[in-house]
Amino acid sequence: MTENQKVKKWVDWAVDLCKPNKVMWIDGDTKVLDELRNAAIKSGELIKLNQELLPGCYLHRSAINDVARSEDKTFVCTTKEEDAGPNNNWRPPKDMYTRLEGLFDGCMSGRTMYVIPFCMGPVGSPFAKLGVEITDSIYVVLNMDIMTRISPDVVKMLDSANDFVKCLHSTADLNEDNRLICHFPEDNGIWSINSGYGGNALLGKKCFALRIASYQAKQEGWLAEHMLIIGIENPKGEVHYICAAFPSACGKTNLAMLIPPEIYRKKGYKVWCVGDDIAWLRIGPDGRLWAINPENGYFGVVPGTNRQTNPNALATIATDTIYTNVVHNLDSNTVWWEGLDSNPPENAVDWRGEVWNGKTAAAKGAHPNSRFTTPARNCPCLSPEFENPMGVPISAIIFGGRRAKTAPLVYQARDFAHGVFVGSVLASETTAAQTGAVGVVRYDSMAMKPFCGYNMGDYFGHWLEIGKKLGDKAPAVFNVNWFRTDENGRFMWPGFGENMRVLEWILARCNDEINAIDTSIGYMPRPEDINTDGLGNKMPPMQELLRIDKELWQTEIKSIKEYYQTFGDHLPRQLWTELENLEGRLK
Ligand code: GTP
Ligand code: SPV
Ligand code: MN
Repeated sequence: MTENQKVKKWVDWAVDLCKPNKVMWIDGDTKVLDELRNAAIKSGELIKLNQELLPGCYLHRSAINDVARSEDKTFVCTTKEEDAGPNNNWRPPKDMYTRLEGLFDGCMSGRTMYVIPFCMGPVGSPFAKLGVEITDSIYVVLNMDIMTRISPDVVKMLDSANDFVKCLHSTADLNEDNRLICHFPEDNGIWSINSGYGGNALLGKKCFALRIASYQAKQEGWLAEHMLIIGIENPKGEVHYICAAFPSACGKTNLAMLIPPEIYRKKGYKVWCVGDDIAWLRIGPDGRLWAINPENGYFGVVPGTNRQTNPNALATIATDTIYTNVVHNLDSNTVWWEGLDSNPPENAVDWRGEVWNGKTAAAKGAHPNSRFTTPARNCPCLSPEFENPMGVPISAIIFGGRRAKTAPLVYQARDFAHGVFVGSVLASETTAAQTGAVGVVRYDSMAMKPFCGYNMGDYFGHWLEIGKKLGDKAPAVFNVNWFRTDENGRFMWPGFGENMRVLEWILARCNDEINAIDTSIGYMPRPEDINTDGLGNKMPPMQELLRIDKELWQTEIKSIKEYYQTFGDHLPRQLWTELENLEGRLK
């Protein structure tokens, strides 16, 4: 319980509306969480896995219609439609509140309401923010306990807090037709109903730390971004920090836990993970950009995770992890997924809960968007700066996506404003992380298309403003593409740990250690500037990876124009100028 009258009043109001049988406050007490876990095992919501092989690990299967973020059911409800922008679904707050009140009325009858005070960011950090999530799902409670900071200290902070984000969630009856994830940035509120899926239900994550926080950040002069944060330690022992924004399921967690190839490890290179999904960035007292990770765990894509691609993730998820929608191996009571190894279990249950034999089954056993939820402290390369209340100073910002053709392996923006342009025209193929078609190229500016809580035209303006304030202390901006394919549709770049080779060039550019070619799209390495030592039979076609196809770029310019027009007057003039400049250089 809290002493905060505002919180109490809001909880009382929610009790009246949702009509639960019982109200339970969650402050991280392990005995209470154990009881909830046991109740979930009893009801079948969780399966306790082999505790010798996977200590503290559990399996959850979601409803079959509830396996990814539902962007079509996600709304930003501002008084004025243009404040939400063309990037968001919009309804007037009044209408949406009325509809939601109808749906929430009595939705928890016969159930327990859990009230979870949580903190985004290191407890005690001036950049941390508080939220309270009300939910009727034990799965959500257990996941929030991993993903955010929940403790008696957080409850104490809340006691005297003026501000907190009100997060109201119910799985209700999981009816897709009535599924809604609604944001009220003007009221600091989030209402989510009829989904138990991560990004729809763990409201501290995308709903608060990106949609609501981006709105707050615009007002308060900072940035809330869909970015990983890593520190790269060089042989001299210096650590340089970078942020990278890639759309959902485009490689953030993998880059965040990167283990450098042997030739780099031998020289003394190391990569430290500060965050894998979200960064809150502010201008520090020294005038540079500083980042914290507001989260306390990882909600990561499972398929494709293995000893070669991401050994750190595999080590991280060996204990204290909730697996969602993977294969259940009944012989060993462990888990399996596509891309783990070439030895699928024969006596198993798939993500849908059906009998599954990996040797004969035609369908995949794990859902393509199956996930792990695991605490940051488990990560072998967790940065010593993870809990630093001031965060880490950022030397470079990287944008990237899945582009089969147009985007080269890497290029550098000419300056920060050009970098904002590069981020704004980021396009990527859609993935299984959101419902709907997979593999369709769409603009996903700064990897924030589904997460920017206000008009994206204004958001670009805000980025330009931050750039002006940073002046010559602004980080260098880059674009990468690990996903360029050859004529057979195969990825040309080996990716994963080998991405270190591109990071090395990026850092060399930041430290003024290497010249680049001034091309029409930005500064680029010569093929020989990317270190390919030790790649052996994985040697990629560097020339092809770094080729600029002018025809494709000219087509790209046409579609950027159409995209930019959707923002009308909200699109900063400066970005039109950047586009005209690019067009000129391509001629
Ligand atoms: P979200 O959690 O949805 O935000 O995803 P993410 O951006 O953290 O992506 P993640 O690192 O989980 O990777 C998503 C998928 O892309 C996984 O199946 C990875 O195996 C694959 N992937 C990641 N990095 C690379 C890479 O460098 N090359 C290739 N080919 N695939 C990659
Ligand atoms: C993403 O889709 O970008 C994720 C997973 O990180 S979710 O929390 O569902 O948004
Ligand atoms: Mn993400």
